[in-house]
Amino acid sequence: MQHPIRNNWSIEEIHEIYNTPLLGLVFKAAAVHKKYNDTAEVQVCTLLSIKTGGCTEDCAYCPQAARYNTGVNVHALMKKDEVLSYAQKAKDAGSTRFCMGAAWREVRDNKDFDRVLEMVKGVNEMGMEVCCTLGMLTENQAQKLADAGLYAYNHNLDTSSEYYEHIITTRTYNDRLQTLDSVRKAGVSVCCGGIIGLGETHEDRIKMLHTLSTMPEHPESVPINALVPVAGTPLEHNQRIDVWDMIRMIAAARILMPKAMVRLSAGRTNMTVAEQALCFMAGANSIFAGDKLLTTPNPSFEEDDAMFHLLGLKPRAAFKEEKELLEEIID
Ligand code: SAM
Ligand code: DTB
Ligand code: SF4
Repeated sequence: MQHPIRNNWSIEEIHEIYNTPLLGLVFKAAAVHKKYNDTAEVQVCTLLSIKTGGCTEDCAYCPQAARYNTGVNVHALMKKDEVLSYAQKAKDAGSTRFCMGAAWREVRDNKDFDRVLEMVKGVNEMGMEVCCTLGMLTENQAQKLADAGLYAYNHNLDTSSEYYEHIITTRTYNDRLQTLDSVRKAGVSVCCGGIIGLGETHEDRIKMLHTLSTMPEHPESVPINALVPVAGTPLEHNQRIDVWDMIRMIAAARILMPKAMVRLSAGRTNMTVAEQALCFMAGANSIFAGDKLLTTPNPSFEEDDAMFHLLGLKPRAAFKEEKELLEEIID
C-alpha cells in the first residue's frame, strides 16, 4: 500500500519530505489527504479561555504568563453556567468541538478542578466533543477528566526538545511527554502540535515533526500555530513567519501523520483566504473558530462561513456523533 501509516520515520526521511520543493510537497500531501480523509470536511473547534492570565510559567511566547507585562485582563475561573452558554452558542454556529483553556502550569486537585469536571460533563451532555488544555496532568487527573466525558486533551510540544529550553525554563520537554502519556493511558484523544516563528531553525521543526510522528500512536490532532507576537513578551519583536513556512509545515505533518486532524491554528488573521486555501490543499482539516483564540484575535464566524462557502468546505460532524451512529447501525 502506498503511504501506509508509519511510526518509524527516520529523521533523514523527514528531512527529505520537509525539503521537497514546495508545490511538489503540496501535491504529495494533497494525495495523502485525499486517500485518508474527506478533503471537503474541516473540523470547526471553538476555543474559550475559562481562566485567563496570571500563569506562573515563563513560556516566552505567551501573553498569559504573569511575569510579562502584556495588558491581558486576568480572570479567575469562569462559572459553569457562563461556560455552558458559550458552548451552546458555539454549537449553534456549527462547532462540533469545544475546547476550554486555562492559564495554569498544572492542574491541582481542588475546587477549581471539580468545577472544570462539571463543565466537561455539561458540554459533553450538549453533544459536543469536549477538549481541554489545562497544563500538566497526573494520570489520576486525566482519568477523572475522562470519566467526566473529556474527548481530547491539548498539550503542545511547541518546538524541538533541543530548542525548548530557549523558550521555557520552568518545565522540561519530558514533563510535557509525561502528561501526554497520562492522557493516552486514560483513553483520551491526544491533541499535540507546536508553534513556528519562535526563532527555531528548520532543523528544530523537523525534529518536532519527528517526535510527533514517531509516537507509538500519532496524536489524533496536530495544531500548527504561527507565533502571534504579543507586546510585552520576550518574543514580541520576532519576525512574522512566512506563510510558505506554514504551508510546508502543514504538508509535512499531513504526509507523516495521514489520519491526524492537522489544525491551522493561531495566525489566521494574518492570512488571506487564498493562503488559507493552500493550507487546506496541503492537508489542514481543522481550524479554531470564533473571533478570539484565548486572548488574541481570530477571524469571526461570519468570515469563516464565507470562506467555507467560497472554497466548498463543510464543517465535519463530531467523531462522537459518528461513533454513536455506527453503534446504532450495528445494534
Ligand atoms: N497553560 C496550558 C499549557 O501551556 O499547556 C494551556 C494553555 S496554553 C496558552 C496553550 C497553547 O497555546 C500553548 O502550548 C502554545 O502552543 C499556544 N500559544 C500560546 N501563546 C501563543 C502565541 N502567542 N502564539 C501562538 N501560539 C500560542
Ligand atoms: C493551540 O495549539 N492553539 C490554541 C489552543 N491550542 C489552545 C491557542 C492559541 C493561543 C494563541 C495566543 C492567544 O490567543 O492567547
Ligand atoms: Fe502558562 Fe500555558 Fe501560557 Fe505557558 S503557555 S505561560 S503554561 S498559559
